[in-house]
Amino acid sequence: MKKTLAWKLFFTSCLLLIALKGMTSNCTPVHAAKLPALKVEGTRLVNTKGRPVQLKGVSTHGLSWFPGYVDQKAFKDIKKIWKADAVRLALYTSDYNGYCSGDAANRSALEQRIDKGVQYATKAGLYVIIDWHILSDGNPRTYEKQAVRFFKKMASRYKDHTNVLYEICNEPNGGTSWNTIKTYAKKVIRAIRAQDKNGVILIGTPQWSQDVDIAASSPIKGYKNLMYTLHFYAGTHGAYLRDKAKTALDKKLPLFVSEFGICDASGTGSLNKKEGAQWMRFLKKHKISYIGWNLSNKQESSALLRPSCQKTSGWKKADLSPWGKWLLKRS
Ligand code: IDC
Repeated sequence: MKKTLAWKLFFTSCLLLIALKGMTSNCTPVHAAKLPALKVEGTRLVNTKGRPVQLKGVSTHGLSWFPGYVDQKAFKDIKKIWKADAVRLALYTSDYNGYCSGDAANRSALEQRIDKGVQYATKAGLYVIIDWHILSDGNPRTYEKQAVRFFKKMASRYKDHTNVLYEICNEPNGGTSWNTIKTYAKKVIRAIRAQDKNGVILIGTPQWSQDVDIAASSPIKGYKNLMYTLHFYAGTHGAYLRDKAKTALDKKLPLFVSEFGICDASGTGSLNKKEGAQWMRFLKKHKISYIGWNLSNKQESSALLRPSCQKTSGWKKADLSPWGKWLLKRS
């Protein structure tokens, strides 16, 4: 009799404990990210145990050009199809209804799209890069004030999201010097770090994020978890750019390929699969993370989907472009 009572008591307390656990987990913020935080050690991205992590992922096209792909199912599918563990949200600043060239309503719509993107990525178990996509506005200082304000907002919103990375200037160009980029970067980094002490920050380098060797000769000091971006398009960029990357790595600069393709740098033209394979070997050897451009069905060889594919999720192999299929084999 006594034994039964003890069992009953034990059973009820177990039930109580389970119920309590459920209640507390319901109380945790909806925004809490489940992915482990990343940090930078030496030239590498590592997990909390210090093991190297090579993120592989895809980038959206401009958020205002192709909003339809910012979708929960799409983000789950990129994980399934391309084995992606990261997605990059490309927020154009100037081109095509950009965040800075458009009006206030456009800005707020884009911010909401980013918020959806971060939530979908989090739910899908993906790291997510918030990319300040400067392009025709070549010098990041053109919209420096806006960038500082924007990243301050993003960092305060996502500081508890261990899966968010900040990319502060896609591709400085038009002769913008590393010194100018540094001046800009220090201001934006300061704004981010005032909110988010540890989130990984990706910094663009001169010449469409190719001159990593120049950045390596004078990296930004005083902050942890900074990486520098290297962009390549295998149809245009080959061994000479890998040499620049090697120089940068030898000087201990942490690199992140936040955008690449295997067509030419215009985003069109034929695919150079041979050079693409060389690049992949290089990235694997050095455990450099990479993000393929771009998740859309635009009529261009850098689009991952065929132009005929109207679906924004639920893709089959036949919906992928030759580039989309190539990336699938590499992942
Ligand atoms: C291209 C897009 C294309 C768009 C063009 C201008 O693929 O549809 O018309 O931008 O906005 C980059 C840029 C990236 C480019 C891509 C291909 O970061 O925005 O996208 N590219 O040209 N750097 C090197 C190549």
